[in-house]
Amino acid sequence: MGAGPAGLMLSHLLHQQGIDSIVVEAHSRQYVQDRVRAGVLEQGTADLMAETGIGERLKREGLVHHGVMFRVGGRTHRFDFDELAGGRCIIVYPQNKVVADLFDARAAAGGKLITEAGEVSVHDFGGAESPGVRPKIRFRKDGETQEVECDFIAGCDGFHGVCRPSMPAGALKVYDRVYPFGWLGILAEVAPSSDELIYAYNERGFALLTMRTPEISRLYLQCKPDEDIHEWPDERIWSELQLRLATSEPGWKLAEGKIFQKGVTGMRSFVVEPMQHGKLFLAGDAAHIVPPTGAKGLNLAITDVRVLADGFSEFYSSGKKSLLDNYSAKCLRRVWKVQRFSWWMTSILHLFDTDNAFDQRRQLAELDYVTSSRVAQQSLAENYVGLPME
Ligand code: RFL
Ligand code: PHB
Repeated sequence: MGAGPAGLMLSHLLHQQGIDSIVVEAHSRQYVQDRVRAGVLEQGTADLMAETGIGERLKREGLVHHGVMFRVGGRTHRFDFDELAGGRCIIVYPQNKVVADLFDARAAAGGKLITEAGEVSVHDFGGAESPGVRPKIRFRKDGETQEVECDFIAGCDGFHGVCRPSMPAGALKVYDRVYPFGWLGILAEVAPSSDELIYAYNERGFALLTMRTPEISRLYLQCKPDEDIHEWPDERIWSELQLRLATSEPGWKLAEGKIFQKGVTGMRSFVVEPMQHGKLFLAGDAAHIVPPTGAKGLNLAITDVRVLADGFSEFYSSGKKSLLDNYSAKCLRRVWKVQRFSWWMTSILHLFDTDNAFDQRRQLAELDYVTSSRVAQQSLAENYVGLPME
């Protein structure tokens, strides 16, 4: 269920193991592919794409980064991954391209993909109470109600999908935190003003300079969670970015260009436990949301489906369910570590609407510590490039 990164990658991995799947997606391929979302892949995500035969364009067009920068009070600090993270790196490669590469691979392999499915619902995935009854996905397509019967359902239908809410009441425990700010994000036709990402902490609020290609910049500004984008004409966005990314270091300037996309995203941390009920497995944003500050959402979705694909592979090759039974526990261990990192990055880099002077000083001390202690820098780098699967 769902043709986002999680659903498509799962279907791709299963195909490689000779296991059949059908992807049921509520929107069109174009819609899914055009959504502006993630930009940063952990090395493990990029390696998986290469190892499974979908890394050609990534190799050509992906921008390999060996570090990221923090700019605090106008002073820039670089986290050098070669030195701090044993040479592991990140790759700037937009989610749009990941999704397009996966769609292409599934189509080339003759994969079954049903797009623009309406009124999607899931049934009979039950628990122990319904042995012998097979799970079903029902939807409307071309004016008719259709049904797919299957062995298992993978709920990869994102945060607003139907799989998680279809779990019986009481089956899931929800852990949730909503932040008192959002991000206003833009895409602009201008070469990025830095070769590497700059996370800026500023008394006016957080800002991030990132990129899509050598010609296209992506920038974000901390804003109100319900900020009205209409109150942000292009000039206001650029002048705010200039202030928040300013530095007195010689030779640096934020170049401006034509803004061709803008939007506001709310920020939350969210986890459900467990990530499975009966024959329905949740993966990616359907099971958890991280605030984007750590660049982890897509990467986490991919690691979930790696674990799930291994479980299905064991089941279909040997009939054993030990990996499937352990799916939720194995994923959640890593999910919570990534939640911690994403929350921590968010909490140190954003301006909180507090008049508690102690909290403000503590936050500055944290930034000072992480940019000056080698051990703290190593910890940030280890998490940023991606924790190991185990
Ligand atoms: P998706 O991508 O939401 O895909 C779910 C798919 O399911 C479909 N769907 C349904 N299909 C059938 N029936 C239904 N009832 C359905 N309801 C929904 C949807 O149409 C969709 O196609 O979830 P998935 O696959 O779990 O992937 C998760 C990632 O998309 C997400 O975590 C990332 O985009 C988060 N994220 C980032 N992640 C990173 O790893 N690195 C980054 O740099 C990064 N930056 C970001 C981000 C997310 C952002 N926004 C806008 C939320 C930056 C931003 C601004
Ligand atoms: C992005 O390139 O869109 C991006 C990069 C880093 C983040 C979030 C988003 O932390």
